[in-house]
Order: sequence, then C-alpha cells, then structure tokens
Amino acid sequence: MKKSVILSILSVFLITIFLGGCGSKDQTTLNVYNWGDYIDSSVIKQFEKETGIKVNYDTFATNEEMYVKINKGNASYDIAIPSDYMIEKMIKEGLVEKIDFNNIPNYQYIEDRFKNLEFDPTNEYSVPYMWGTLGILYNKKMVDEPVDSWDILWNPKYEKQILMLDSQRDSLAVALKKLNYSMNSTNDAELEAAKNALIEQRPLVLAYVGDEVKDKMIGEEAALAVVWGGDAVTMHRENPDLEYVIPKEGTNLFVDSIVIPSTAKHKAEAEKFIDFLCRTDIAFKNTDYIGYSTPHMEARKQLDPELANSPIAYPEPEDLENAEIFIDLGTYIEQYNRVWTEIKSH
Ligand code: SPD
Repeated sequence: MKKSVILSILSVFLITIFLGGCGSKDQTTLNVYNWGDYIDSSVIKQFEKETGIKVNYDTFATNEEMYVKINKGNASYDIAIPSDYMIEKMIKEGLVEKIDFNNIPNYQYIEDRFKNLEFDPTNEYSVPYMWGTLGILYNKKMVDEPVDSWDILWNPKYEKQILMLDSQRDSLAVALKKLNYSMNSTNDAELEAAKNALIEQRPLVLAYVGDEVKDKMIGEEAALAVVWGGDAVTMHRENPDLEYVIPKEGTNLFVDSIVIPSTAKHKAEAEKFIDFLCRTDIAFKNTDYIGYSTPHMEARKQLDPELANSPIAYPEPEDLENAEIFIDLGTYIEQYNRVWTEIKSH
C-alpha cells in the first residue's frame, strides 16, 4: 500500500476517534432515579443547560420498588433518592458508593441536625434532600370532629372515605402507632396485632394509593388520607379545606437523601448533580415547587414566610416528641413483607 493511502486511512481513523471522543463527552447521560412528583423539572433542564450533561430521569413509588430495581443490578443509576432506612440497608449491602464531599462544597448549607443520623452515622454515603412527617390529611367539610389520633382511620362513620398509603412501612407504622407500639417493632405479637388492625380496617378503606392521593383529596373523593407532610402542603394550596395533623400517638420522621448507587457509571457527574441540587438558588427553587421540607438552611430562609413557617412542613419540636425514624429491620423485614401481602390480599 502506498504511503499516502496509509496516511489518509490513519487520519480518517484518528479523526473518527477524536470526534467520537468529543461526542461521547458531550453526550454523557446521568441516570437519575427519584420518587414521583419530587423535583421541579426546570431544575433538571437548568442542570443540562449549565453542564452539557443530559439527564435521564426515572421515578419510583416506594423505597421497596427502588431497592428491587437497584439490587437486581440491571439498571445502572448514577443517582438515587431513597429514604433513611433504605439507605441504611443499601450501605450494609454495599449497594451505594462513598461520596467525595470535597466535590460537594454546597453541602455546607445542610443543617447539622440532618447530618450523622443513624442510617449513615459517619455521613459518607448520603446528602439530605427533603424531610417530613407522616400524618392525616382531612377535609374539614367532611369531618366534623377533632382529628388528633390515628384511631379516626378506624371509625366506621368514614366507611369508603379513607385513603391509605400503598407503602408497607408507612401503613404498618400507622397501625403500630395506633396500638402504641414502635413503628420499628420486631415483636411478633405486636406485628400480628398491627396486621389484624389493618385487616379489620380494610372495609373502610376506599383505596391504597400513591401520588394519586393528591387528585383524589383535592377533588374531594375521600374525607381522610394518610399522607406525607410535603404532599399535604401541595394539597392544602389547591384546596384550603384540607387540613394536616400529626397524630398524638406519634409519627414517622423521614429524611430522603441522595446516594450514588455502586453500579453508577458517572460518579463525577453524579457529584456535580448533587452539588447543583445543594446550590442555594436551586434548593430554593426546588423546595418552593415541591412543598416538602428542606434541610438547606439558606434555601429555607428564601421561602415565602407562609411556607417557611408552615407547621405542616416545619413542625414544632413538641409535635415531633413521639416521632421515630424508620430503621432497617434486617432479616425481620421478611415478617413485614409477609403480613403486608396478607393485608393486601384481603
Ligand atoms: N411524591 C412522593 C414523595 C416522596 C416522599 N418520601 C417519603 C418517604 C417516606 N418514608
């Protein structure tokens, strides 16, 4: 072969590699896995515009659904946003990566009370995203008695007017707290009592729901619903007859935090995304949109005072006196899975 032909083949080859390399750099896609209705989509667009990184965004409805998908390993997400107890389980099982906090300078804005919690005691794996409580949302035109206890969800007067959360830890927590047990109980008799309570309640329940609770409660299809506080903020904005209460027996205090699954292929970009979400203007915009409680002290200061001081989103310490954070129950979760299947099959 002539030298000039070899040179042209070589140059075509090098140009292809060069352009290919540039192309793939420009087209890095970050795979993000989050709860439904849990981000302002303009935040994603702004990240893509500022960084040139494309975001592929998927959603889940429960921690358990997220875990199954990540644990199977056939979906490689770069970012996931589970809750406390699930993060604890994922850390134990090696399903999440340590985060390099040198790459997250905006982490300085996260309130200290959300750092070093039991699920990530050395704070190496997670960055708090949003927090909140579990409570009862009721329509004050349809409920004419004081709502202060989980017991009201067992009142036959509200037959087929009650919505429960289609989430096993949350619904079992409601029954366990009603019975004055811990929502992290690993006592067979207590769990059995909670199961029986939920089975007894089934005829009163209109449906077990996820994010559909918002349309149903705003549209006044039900009188009472078990909801997360941040969703109560959104629903109250749309229908001021909807009130939120943290029952006196106690509630779940949850912290949803950002993690990098160990199967992530774009760790540097994932850390860029985490830092971006912790940037004050972005954390403010996101919190203002979704209504959940932010652990970001500067973002909270910028919120409309009505939201920043809302007792729904930012309850007083006395409302949280009986609150518990879910913990990972280890192998005892199999008992929870079993009773949940029994409850749902009734
Ligand atoms: N729209 C769903 C928002 C998710 C809130 N996370 C609640 C976690 C409770 N353990």
